[in-house]
Amino acid sequence: MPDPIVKTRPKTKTRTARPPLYKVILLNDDYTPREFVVQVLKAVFRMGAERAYAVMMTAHRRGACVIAVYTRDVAETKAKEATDLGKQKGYPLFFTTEPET
Ligand code: NFA
Repeated sequence: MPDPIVKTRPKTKTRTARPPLYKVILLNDDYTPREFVVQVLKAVFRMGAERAYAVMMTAHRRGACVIAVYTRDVAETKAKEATDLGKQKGYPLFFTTEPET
């Protein structure tokens, strides 16, 4: 008997690379009212009251606080939206973004 022909298939799976993530960072300032910062965090970043307050206080005490990570587009859009809400009221409130490590 001739040897049977056994076909093997390469066992490689194509994996989709995850997009790089960007942090959105809240910076402290001396003028924006605490309650307004909390409102913006709730509205733009979908935070509950307790988390929004904790994030605001961390930025207040330490100078800055990482809020969340998103893809670059989403991070930049949310940072701009949140900064613009402060600007509309004449506040220097500022959100920035940076690549996650
Ligand atoms: N430091 C601001 C105040 O005392 C509150 C604030 C917190 C502003 C976090 C910006 C970011 N009114």
